[in-house]
Amino acid sequence: MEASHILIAGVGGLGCSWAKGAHLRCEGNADLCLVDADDASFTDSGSAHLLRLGHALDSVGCAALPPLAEQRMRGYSSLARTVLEPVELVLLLTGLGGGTGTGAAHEFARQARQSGAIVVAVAALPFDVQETRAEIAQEGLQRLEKIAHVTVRLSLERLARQARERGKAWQMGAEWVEDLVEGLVRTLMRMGLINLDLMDLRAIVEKEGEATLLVGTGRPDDPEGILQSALMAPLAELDVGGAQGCLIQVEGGIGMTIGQVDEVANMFTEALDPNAQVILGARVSEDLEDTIRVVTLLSGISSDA
Ligand SMILES: Nc1nc2c(ncn2[C@@H]2O[C@H](COP(=O)(O)OP(=O)(O)OP(=O)(O)O)[C@@H](O)[C@H]2O)c(=O)[nH]1
Ligand SMILES: [Mg+2]
Repeated sequence: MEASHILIAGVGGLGCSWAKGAHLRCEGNADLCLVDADDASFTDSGSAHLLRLGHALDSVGCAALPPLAEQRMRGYSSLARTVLEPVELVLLLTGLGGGTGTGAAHEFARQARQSGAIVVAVAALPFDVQETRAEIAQEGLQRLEKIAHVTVRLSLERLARQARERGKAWQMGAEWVEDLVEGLVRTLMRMGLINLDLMDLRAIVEKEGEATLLVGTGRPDDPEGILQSALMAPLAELDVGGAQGCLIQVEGGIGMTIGQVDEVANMFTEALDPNAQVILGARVSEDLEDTIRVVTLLSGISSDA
């Protein structure tokens, strides 16, 4: 897979900030596209494609008006088509509840699908106390979920709580998003012991039902700990037991053995439906010393589980 085939896209303020961070971790392996009405999101954007959803006079954003953002995103369809033309996988990062992300993310996803890409979206949901935002976010979420192949629902509430526990500002939740994106990108660049490719990804994302992603890290001799770290994800409620499909990538340092890969993979697939389709990939990375990182995409999860 070539770098231009994976696009990391940020839509709205939070989405752009996460996308820039995630892209720094996989430069050379993915392109970056930033979509916002607020010019502040375009600082330090390097060679990113920029889609500016505003005019000079209202550079402050779409002021909590999702329909306006959606309409402007539609107006960009021919430009977006050029950006999306070579792209096979879009990793779309956004925060719902404001104007731009809520209005433009699903429209961006629609354009990406129309051009043939797989769309994996990570959508942050507002804090519980922000009632109006939460309502707006739900609407945006429903529309996004209908279009994206996979929509990972991230709870800002949980992200903030976990960050606090570690004594960090809530924005540090970006780390989790970055791990996830980097893990997925590395999974798909053909460099593994057992290679996963786009066909594998398609097979899993096209299953009926809900889907989500998990990422865990830990010591090679502690598969249980790796699973626990994955289950600590700041996701909105979702029970992954009974999933029908699972793509799992195990990445470790030079000393990683097939036995360790097996052990970790078993730990992650135990809770799945006994007939689930499991696709396993593994790779050795020199920069992972005494650490294993697991990226799992689970699909075919029944929403009433
Ligand atoms: N508490 C808090 N929440 C934030 C902050 N930034 C973003 N969020 C949350 O993330 C969601 C999306 O925010 P943004 O990405 O800034 O919104 P946007 O898509 O740029 O939308 P507009 O600026 O309204 O056009 C909001 O609903 C908030 O819940 C922040 O600094 N503090
Ligand atoms: Mg904004």
